[in-house]
Amino acid sequence: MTGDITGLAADAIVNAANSALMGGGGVDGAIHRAAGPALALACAEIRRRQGGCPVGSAVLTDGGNLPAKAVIHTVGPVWHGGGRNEPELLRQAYLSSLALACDKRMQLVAFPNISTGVYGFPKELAADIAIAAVGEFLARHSWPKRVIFVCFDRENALLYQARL
Ligand code: AR6
Repeated sequence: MTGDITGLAADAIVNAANSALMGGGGVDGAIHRAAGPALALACAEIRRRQGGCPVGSAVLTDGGNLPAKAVIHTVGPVWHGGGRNEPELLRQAYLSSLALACDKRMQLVAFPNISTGVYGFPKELAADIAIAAVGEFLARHSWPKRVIFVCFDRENALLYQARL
């Protein structure tokens, strides 16, 4: 679907965060604004406990004031031209997020187009990786039951429309 992920009443929405979990622009900024200060506090607690969130991994917090019950914060790779394992790291960001959702037996999880904004990952390749990773995971696990790709910009919306 297209639109703003912060309005979705899912079991979890996924945040395209940074490793420091410090909030930022793009979808991360939008999620923190909509969730309220409790989200930054929860991220600070994770930082204190484990020092942040490495690229390709994911952590879970409550949803604060969001309609979503929880936020899965994952960190996609910065695109450096493709020679730094970026495709596999992006795949891992999707799989790590889904593993948390599976662990919590979530029904519905929504993803933004991770890494395709500030981090500069080519959108076409990112769409292929995202769809393949989610398909692979859902084929092998019982949860989540449903995954939504939320496309915010027109280019991603057209790419996902053509593929799904
Ligand atoms: N709902 C859904 N998708 C959105 C929204 C929204 N409200 N706003 C933007 N997008 P980006 P990244 C889309 O830059 O590339 C942050 O500063 C946007 O169109 O948010 O992974 C973090 O703190 C794009 O397709 O994330 C990190 O430092 C997608 O979200 C860094 O940016 C991802 O764009 C992460 O960069």
